[in-house]
Amino acid sequence: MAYDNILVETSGQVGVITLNRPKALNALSSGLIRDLGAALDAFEAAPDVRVIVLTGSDKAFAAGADIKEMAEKTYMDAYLQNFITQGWERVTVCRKPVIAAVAGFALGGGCELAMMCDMIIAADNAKFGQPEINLGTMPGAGGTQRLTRFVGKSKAMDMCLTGRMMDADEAWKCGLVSRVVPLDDLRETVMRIAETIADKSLPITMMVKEAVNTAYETTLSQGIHFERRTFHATFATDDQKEGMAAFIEKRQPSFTDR
Ligand code: CO8
Repeated sequence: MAYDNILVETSGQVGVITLNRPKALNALSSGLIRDLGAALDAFEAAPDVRVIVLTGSDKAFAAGADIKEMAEKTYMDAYLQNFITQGWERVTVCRKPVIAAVAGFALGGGCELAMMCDMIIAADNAKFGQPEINLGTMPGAGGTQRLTRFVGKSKAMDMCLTGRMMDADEAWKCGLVSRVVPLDDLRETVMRIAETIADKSLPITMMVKEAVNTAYETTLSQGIHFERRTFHATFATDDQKEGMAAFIEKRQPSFTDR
């Protein structure tokens, strides 16, 4: 399927979605969000795609929601259309792992979109920020909530109240991103990480993802309970038997997703 605002390709076991509105620094228009949702639906349904990578250009992952599309909205437009919610949360309900490969600007909705992914790998030119306050508005796709959980209250307040950008090094130091690599190595590194994950058992991968994400939604004791029950469930899989047998027999496991 062809899209207007994104490029879609499959490489091995990895589905790659590239945000592609270069003239607007990949500003997240409603059309782009629709395309992104449709591409995620397609990759989620494709049995040969086991991990999804979401990326942008060297200059911008995404410079935020499309300001030109938003500028004239009224409160009633925003309220009645349930602006932001519609389509935006699609990434967060994706059951397959989603890796954000971020180069250049990840601002406003762009930073929020990256944070909806399961992990962020950043190029050394990446810049993150929640600059909505400079536009007389505020984050509306989870910026005040996810950023606070990821980097803590003080830095989240700093970012959201000053609207400043943080560079890749600062983002790594505060735990917003898991790795920083030279821009030229970003794609290769991310594809290597994605293939590493794709080689695991898919159902176990999905259980791990669900358990880690549960940490953001619940109390520690409920999260530990969920983890334990899910851990118990892994013993019902063929892949747990295979994984442990392979270790004992000193060979590589051959998972069957069963
Ligand atoms: N929306 C629309 N167009 C944009 C956006 C954007 N967010 N960002 C850049 N562009 C356009 C510019 O208007 C310009 O277009 P044109 O050539 O037609 O004038 C083109 O992209 C290139 O941009 P610049 O000339 O500004 O490029 P620079 O390299 O000089 O600057 C910056 C790059 C610093 C990234 C600058 O473009 C900038 O500050 N952009 C806006 C960043 C921003 O404020 N983002 C937050 C937007 S609000 C938001 O995300 C709310 C999220 C709520 C949830 C989502 C709801 C849908």
